[in-house]
Amino acid sequence: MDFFYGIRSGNSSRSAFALHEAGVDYRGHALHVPLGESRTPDYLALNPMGKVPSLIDGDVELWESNAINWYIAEKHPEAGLLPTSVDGRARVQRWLFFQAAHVSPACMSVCCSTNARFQGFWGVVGDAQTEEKGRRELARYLPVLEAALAHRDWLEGDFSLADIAFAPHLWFLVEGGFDLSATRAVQYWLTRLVSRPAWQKTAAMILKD
Ligand SMILES: N[C@@H](CCC(=O)N[C@@H](CS)C(=O)NCC(=O)O)C(=O)O
Repeated sequence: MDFFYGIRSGNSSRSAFALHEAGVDYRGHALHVPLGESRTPDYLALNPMGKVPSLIDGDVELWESNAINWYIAEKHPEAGLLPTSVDGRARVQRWLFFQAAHVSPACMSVCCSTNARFQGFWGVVGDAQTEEKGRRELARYLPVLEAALAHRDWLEGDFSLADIAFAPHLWFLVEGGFDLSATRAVQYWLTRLVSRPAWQKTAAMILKD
């Protein structure tokens, strides 16, 4: 299995987290996206948008971090990253769409103004209006996670892809100084997530200096 990931990439971290949780043996290929390493003809043949991450497993070529994670989870059922019931899987899908469509974009709107390491590496400069919009969106979305986590450690009871999905962009958010104390269950959940050995390995590989 070949895993193509971006240095300092949150979306790549999501898939690395799942690979490490599942204990998959893979060959990692680090790309420096701001230097154009994801826009080479070879890489564009794999991922036509030149985005990271991507995965090759034999004849299977995949992009989109949550699709990669679903594939890993299906291929390694022993890792227990998905519920076995149809309704449980649908609920996990619900969290993945919620993360990708709502929570991560709102986190990015804030991080572009607040996270100096993120800004420096990706060469982005936020603006006050976008940051404010992101904060307003997070004020709607974080309470949804808070309610789901009120009486459980993980979003669907057992640890799953649903939890994995949120770790990277919440991590960037907190690294930029965002205060999660108004949503204590989310704050403690993130602490549990980033304490997992699979995340520690991911952060050391992708996110740290
Ligand atoms: N929805 C995609 C997002 C992938 C994405 O936007 N990756 C960023 C890095 S975190 C990227 O490759 N950016 C470079 C670009 O858009 O050209 C996923 O979850 O895999």
